[in-house]
Amino acid sequence: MARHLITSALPYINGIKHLGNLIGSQLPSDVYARYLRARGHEVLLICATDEHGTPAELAAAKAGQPVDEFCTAMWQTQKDIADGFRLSFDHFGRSSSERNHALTQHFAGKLADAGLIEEVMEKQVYSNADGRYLPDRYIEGTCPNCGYDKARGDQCENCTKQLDPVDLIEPRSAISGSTDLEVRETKHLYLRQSKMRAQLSDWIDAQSDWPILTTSIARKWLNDGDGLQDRGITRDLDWGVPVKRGADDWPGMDGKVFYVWFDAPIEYIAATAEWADATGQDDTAWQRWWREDMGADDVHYTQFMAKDNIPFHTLSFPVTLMGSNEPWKLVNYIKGFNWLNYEGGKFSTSQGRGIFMNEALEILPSDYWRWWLVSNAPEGDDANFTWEGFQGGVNKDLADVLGNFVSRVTKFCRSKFGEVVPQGGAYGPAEEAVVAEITKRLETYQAHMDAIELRKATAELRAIWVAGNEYLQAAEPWAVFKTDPERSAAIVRFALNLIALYGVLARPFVPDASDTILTAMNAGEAKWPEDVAEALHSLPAGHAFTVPDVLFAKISDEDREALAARFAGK
Ligand code: B3M
Ligand code: ZN
Repeated sequence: MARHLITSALPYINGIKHLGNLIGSQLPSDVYARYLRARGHEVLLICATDEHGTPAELAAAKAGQPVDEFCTAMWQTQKDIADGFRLSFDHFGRSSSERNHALTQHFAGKLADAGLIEEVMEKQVYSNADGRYLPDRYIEGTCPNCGYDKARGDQCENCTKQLDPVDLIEPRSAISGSTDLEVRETKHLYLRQSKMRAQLSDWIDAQSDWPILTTSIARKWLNDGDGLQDRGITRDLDWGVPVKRGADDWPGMDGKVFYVWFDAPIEYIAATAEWADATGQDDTAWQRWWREDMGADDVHYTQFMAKDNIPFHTLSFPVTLMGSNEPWKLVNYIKGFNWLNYEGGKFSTSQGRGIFMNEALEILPSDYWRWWLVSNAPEGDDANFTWEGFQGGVNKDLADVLGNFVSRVTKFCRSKFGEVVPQGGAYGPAEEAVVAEITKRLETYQAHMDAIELRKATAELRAIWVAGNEYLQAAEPWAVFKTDPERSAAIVRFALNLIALYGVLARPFVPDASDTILTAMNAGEAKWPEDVAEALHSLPAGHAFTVPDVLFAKISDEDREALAARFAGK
């Protein structure tokens, strides 16, 4: 039993996310949380919407809504979709919460006390045509690092370099496209990250078990010096956390807010406080997850995110936490993901290319998507969604292997023995061989899950399902029944127990199908197996069950073609 704090990167509030976003953080965080809960650990899984900054303002303007109303509505939309995908967040918070305002201002105060915040006259891009400053995403241009011509003022999407708007080559306004821009001076706060360089470097060096993807990105920015340039943490925007030093006003900073990337990671903590509030607990309830002086020293903290978020989580956020000189919990493990592409190209919101989370749920139940996405997660490298691959994964893994096994066994039993587990004789060598194989595979499956190697875990789980199918094919209870009904009954008893075991083992990935299986098998509080042989005796002779409805429908070629055409883009 350990205590596991798990956070998913916070989806931006600016719109409904696509499947690439889903597999980049939220879904894998849920799979891991479900697994750890099933193993008996105490788990707190936290997510929230990331509501501040220029993306929120731009999206609200496009929707013709005041930004706060837009965010409230979009939070509900994203929450409903997360529920639809069975994402088992203990709390789905909002970075615009009171809790986050207070904590963000608290951290700014502590960082200022530690001498890590500097007031500087900053060069800001001002648009004459738009009559306003153009922070972050309000400005676009060519990346000085890689030459990508659609880099945004805050970060280049192509090479992940963090940018300042004034760095862009041939800049233009994202609002009007105007190039009539000038640079003006205005006061801003800078976080003196460079002063923390040695401490950060030591901390990252100590993370010997982190994936290469994570440490290589962190070291790249650390060693370039680039990622640790002091960074502006305030903006000339209306929407956001007002700049304050703790509870006090910050002279000269009226009308400015903190930069979205300053307050967003703090929302991991704030959302935990929101969770305590929502569940009627006091501050100690969230502090025991986050404060080393309140018991968080025995928490294991894992973060999930796409690779473009890694610099902020390995450098900027740790600076906030360490620099406060307070005993905040630092992350133990960062699981980063590469990109999921759509039919060989990028998912594109603007071109309507790819599949958005709400659309996916309209087409098929969440389990289908969950299984395909996790079993093809962009872990080692970028991955590619194709309708053919999706059809193949669903039809072969879910319908032919898991679904077919459940259906064949339960229906055969009903027709010959009724809807009760039959008695039959003892298990013999064939069953022992399956127990031995599954015991070994289960160890491997667990090892992959413990290491958060999710693709490998799905492959092993699938092999566990295949073992049942191969057993059934070889044991042939339908043929044996004619000459030896006793033996046939024993085979069926074993196979029904396998179904219940599959229901438990599949739950992190396909929770709805698992519930259907376990309900049909009348398996009650089916626990994670400590011993496979014992687990395969858990449904005794005489135990009643029902034949479940078809677990997974196959995707036909016609359906696949129609879907591919529908989502091909404008
Ligand atoms: N909202 C970026 C993203 O959605 C950002 C993550 C914040 S995590 C604190 O990819
Ligand atoms: Zn670039």
